[in-house]
Amino acid sequence: MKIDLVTIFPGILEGPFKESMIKRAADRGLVDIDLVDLRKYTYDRHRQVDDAPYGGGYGMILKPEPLFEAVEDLKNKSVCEGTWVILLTPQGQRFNQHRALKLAEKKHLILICGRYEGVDERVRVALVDEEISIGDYVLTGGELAAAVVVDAVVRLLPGFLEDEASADESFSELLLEYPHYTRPAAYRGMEVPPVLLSGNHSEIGCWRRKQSLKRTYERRPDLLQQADLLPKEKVFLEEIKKQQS
Ligand code: 6GU
Repeated sequence: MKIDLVTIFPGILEGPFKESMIKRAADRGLVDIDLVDLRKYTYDRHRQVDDAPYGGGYGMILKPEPLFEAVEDLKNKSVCEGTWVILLTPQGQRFNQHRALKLAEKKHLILICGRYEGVDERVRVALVDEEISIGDYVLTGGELAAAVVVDAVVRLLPGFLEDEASADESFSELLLEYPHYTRPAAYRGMEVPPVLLSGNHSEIGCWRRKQSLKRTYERRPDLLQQADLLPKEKVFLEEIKKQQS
């Protein structure tokens, strides 16, 4: 996958992709991430990327010309068909795991980081395929949101996770995780649940699935609506509900 991030502050995005798992994915050739400085696509002496809003008012608006030129240039340079252009903005559709899975199917993503008070409307209308927000709060710009989206998408690319981990996840990613423990078996009077020390993998699997369901019911019952549950899991959920009422 090719990912281009278009921003006027490339420095903000330099850190996140140079460490850990995302760096390893790039080193292994699963993804090629480029930071594109929007000012490269300005031709005036002041390298102006923004301007005051028509009609007056507070703040500056990202101008259309540099954004159109940047995206067109990146599309022309791309070796693959089907580039998908995303604008990061608080006005976008809320990002979630389902959207991450959809984006992981694309071959080339261009992420435009919104800034200041906004982006010229013609960019939304004629350049962008999808607008994404990462949640209901306001950031100073789209850069941190773009880093979140890239991280969530790259870890879904084929070959990123160990095979076993990804099989487990596709099944349960929409539920919260079960509790994890590592050594020591007893710490400050708190003991690891005995089933995890039993070596009985089918019982451990069953315990974990139940813990996942219980946690999801207690903390994020909204997630259970979309979950694909087996009949016996539905029965178990009903038991939890009864116990807690
Ligand atoms: Cl994508 N941009 C900004 N500026 N704020 C946000 C956001 C994006 N998502 C949530 N808040």
